[in-house]
Formats: sequence, structure tokens, C-alpha cells
Amino acid sequence: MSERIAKLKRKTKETDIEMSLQLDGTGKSTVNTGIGFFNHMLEGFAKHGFFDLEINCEGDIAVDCHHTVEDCGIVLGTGIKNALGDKKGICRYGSCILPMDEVLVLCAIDLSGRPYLNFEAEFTTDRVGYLDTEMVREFFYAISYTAGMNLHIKVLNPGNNHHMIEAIFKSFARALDEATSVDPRIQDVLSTKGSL
Ligand SMILES: [Mn+2]
Repeated sequence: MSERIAKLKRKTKETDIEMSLQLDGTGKSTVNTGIGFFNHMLEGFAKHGFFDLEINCEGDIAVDCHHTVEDCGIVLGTGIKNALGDKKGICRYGSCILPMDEVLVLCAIDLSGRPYLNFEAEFTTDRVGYLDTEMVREFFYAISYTAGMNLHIKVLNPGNNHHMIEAIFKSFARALDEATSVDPRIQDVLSTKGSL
């Protein structure tokens, strides 16, 4: 099988992003978005999904974190789609229920080609570090839309806001690792329709 890698550059008046994603990686990452807590989340995503990830984003964080977080989601989602290519042989579905101390988070993915986001999480603080908590949904919306991914994220047991967001990123990583993994029993694409 050929290497499942995507390299992207995207530049607007709000953000300038360079990204490299290797789906079959080891979990190593170099992440610089200018937002410490967001870096921490993306590094966790790479580590727990066994993805190799490089993101360098120079965004207008002097305004706020909105454009940086949203555009990183657009670029990462596009990278996932590009790296998957024709999706032959992949498991397609993936899910994970991930605990982090008192918090429990469910994530379920279908790499169906049809974007959909169901995001059920209620945060009780406006920010964690310099990340606006309302941007977590926007980030995953951008990923689901650009990757063509059906994505369900549900906080089953709420608690500390740092824990909830971190558990969301880690459960997403593990579910995506499963959905993108290759099963030798799958000869073509896993769909009676014949395409994903
Ligand atoms: Mn943490």
C-alpha cells in the first residue's frame, strides 16, 4: 500500500497554515498554532491516534482564537480526506468511549463521504487557557465537513473543562485511528454502494 500522507498549505488574510499528516505514523508531532492549549490538544490527537502530524499556523490570534482554530480544522479535515485517497480497504467505522478522571466521552465516526456533526458537550467556562471553549465545536464541524465524515461526539459524563476537551480530542483520535485502519478482509471499499 502506498503511503497515506497529506501535505497542505493554506493562506488567507486571517491565517497562514502548513500541515503534514501521516495516517500510519507513530504519534510524533510538531505543533505550533500560537495557542498553547490547542497545541496540547493536537499533540494528544497525534499521540493517541498514532498519526504523525506537523502543523504550523500563523493566525490572527491578536483578534481572538476563532480563525486559527477553525482554519486548522479545515486544513486537518482536508488532510484526512486527501491522505485516505480512494478509501479502499479501510474499516470505515470507528468508535471510542474514553474516560479521563471523572469525565467520560463518546466519539463515533463513519468515513462515509457525507459530512455530519452531532456535538453534545456543555462547557462551564468560556475559555481553557487561550482556547475559547465554543471553538471546540467549530473545530470538529470544520473537520467533519472537509473530511466528509459523519462525526458524533457526546460527553457522557461532564466535569472539568480541560478534561472534557482533552477527552474529546483523544476519543476522536482513537476512533479515527480505527476508522482509517486497513482490514485485509476488505478488498474494495466497505460499501454495498461501491463507493465512499
Ligand atoms: Mn491536559
